[in-house]
Amino acid sequence: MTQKKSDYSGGDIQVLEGLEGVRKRPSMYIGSTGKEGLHHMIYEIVDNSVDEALAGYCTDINVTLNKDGSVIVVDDGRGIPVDIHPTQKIPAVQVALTKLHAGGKFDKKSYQISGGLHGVGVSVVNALSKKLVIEVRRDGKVHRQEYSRGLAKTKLEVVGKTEDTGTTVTFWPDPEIFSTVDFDYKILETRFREVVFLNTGLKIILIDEKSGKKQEFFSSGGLIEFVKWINKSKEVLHSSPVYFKKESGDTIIEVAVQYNQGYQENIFGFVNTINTVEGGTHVSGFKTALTRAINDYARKKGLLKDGSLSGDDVREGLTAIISIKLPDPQFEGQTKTKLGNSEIKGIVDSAVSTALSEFFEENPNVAKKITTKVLESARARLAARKARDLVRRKNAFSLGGLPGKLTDCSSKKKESTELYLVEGMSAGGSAKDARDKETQAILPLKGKILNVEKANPVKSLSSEEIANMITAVGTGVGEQFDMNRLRYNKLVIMADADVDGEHIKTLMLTFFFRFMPQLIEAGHVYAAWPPLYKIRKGQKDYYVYSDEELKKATDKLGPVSVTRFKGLGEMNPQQLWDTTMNPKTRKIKKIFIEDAVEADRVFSMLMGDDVPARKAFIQENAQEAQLDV
Ligand code: 0RA
Repeated sequence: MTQKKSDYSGGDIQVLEGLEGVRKRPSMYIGSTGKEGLHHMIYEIVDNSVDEALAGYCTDINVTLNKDGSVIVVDDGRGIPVDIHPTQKIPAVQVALTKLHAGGKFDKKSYQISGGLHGVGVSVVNALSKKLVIEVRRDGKVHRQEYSRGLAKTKLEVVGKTEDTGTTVTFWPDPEIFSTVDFDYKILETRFREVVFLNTGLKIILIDEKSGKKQEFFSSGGLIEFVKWINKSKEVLHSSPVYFKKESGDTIIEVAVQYNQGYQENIFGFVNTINTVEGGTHVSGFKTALTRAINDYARKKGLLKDGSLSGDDVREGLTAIISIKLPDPQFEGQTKTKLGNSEIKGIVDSAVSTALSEFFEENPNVAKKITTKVLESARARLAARKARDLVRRKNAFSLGGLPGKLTDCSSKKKESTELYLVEGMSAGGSAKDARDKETQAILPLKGKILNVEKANPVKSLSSEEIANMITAVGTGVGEQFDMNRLRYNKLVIMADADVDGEHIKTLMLTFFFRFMPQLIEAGHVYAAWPPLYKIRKGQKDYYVYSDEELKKATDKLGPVSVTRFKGLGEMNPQQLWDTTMNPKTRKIKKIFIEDAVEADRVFSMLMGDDVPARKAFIQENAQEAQLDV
């Protein structure tokens, strides 16, 4: 008897290997054992539920963060199969939970569309959980099984009857594995908002039993709503985004585009709802088509006489989302977030070309606005190139082409070197005295650096402080960015621990995010964390980094004398070395882009022109004084 395409049996779950390796090298499977990895545990499960939604069987997903640190994910999909696996002789659900890579998704006939980049599936979550309980509603029954650290503690038992179908996974992340087991509501909120934009009609409910917060995520507008959401704090060029959806064989292509008056290019690619941070063939197909369509249109209308508009010209101020769904995605790249399927480039290119040309013909007003903007960008880019050459020539006059203000380190071993970007000339002086000459370089920066969010690229690049930073870092910016020319392994932003310092830190982060995001992605950018207070008890000094810590310390130590550091400049070089610069004793924070969409929104909001949005954002985030992107 031949099997029908939609018939599923436990035998379709392929068996690859056991879970021993997962607990030995957890980072290989979920990226890290820190905060990011911890949140991936939830994504793994939810991705499986989203797969059920993509296949058309699931409409509701509930995620609850419990007071005891566990997480419950409930979906109304088909439920993980429970029949006995033909070779393993245990229920399919047990195979899925105890064997790595076991899952119908590796067998195309089981899924219309297969998702889950993390892809390793529920078994990894099981291996890394102190305890996990699975409940499957299927075939009129409720099936239940308990695990601990990947091992079954009970048999799969029938514990009740039900008319419903679906899967409930409850897990307790293992504190032996994770450095933190505290989930961050905001990170989950951002991710789930994105997931519902990409899956119109899917409802996700997030509940935090600790704080009592509850939110429902649902989008009927899909990608159109998504680009509008990203551009919310920006001045847009046309009120309704360009949108289209096309099917080509097994592949579904969906695109939404809206230009804003800013200078940044924001293209977000998704494949089966996974954010492809490193781009890939879908994004390059889109870019090629966009450049060609706009050039063709401008030429046809006599707006472009000679030469042609470059890709950078047509992408200035562009916000675009390219979401594609396909049965067999191949992921490549360092973080496996780059789509590799070569056939996709042509498919997306031709779909986007046709759709854009049609749109321009039907909407001449919008087309004119876009072309005018793009021609202006081209003119400005020419001017910027001239400014950049000027910067290069100016710098050539100082020693070795490096900025005169830079105090370089002596080591030539890049892996061990650090560049401190220091707020203010006096703190810069102390840092120079305090540093380890061999490995630490100092670049002092005069007061507030330019807000690159508001200035055009010509002005940004000709600002002295920014030009100095670019030359000291070495990589170049934009089209010329070259990671191989990076001159230091760590770039450490050091600013005062007060509101002004916080602002300066944000300005510098905005600069890195907008001009050299690759450096943040690759984990080269850090923020120093200077102490707020010094406590002296007898002859001993203690440094304290927050008001909370101060209260704890004074409660514990009794009578002490407390000095508040007003700025970095107030510390003597020895204190600065001990608290902020000595790699063995300092506090330092790596800057992450958890989510590029959210980071872009936060920077536009903090640095842009939309004052009400900024106020609302700051009020909402008042408790978290620090910018955490
Ligand atoms: C394998 C095969 C099928 C569904 C699932 C796994 C599945 C996994 C998870 C994890 C969380 N929720 C889930 N829902 C479903 C297909 C089953 C069929 O064809 O009936």
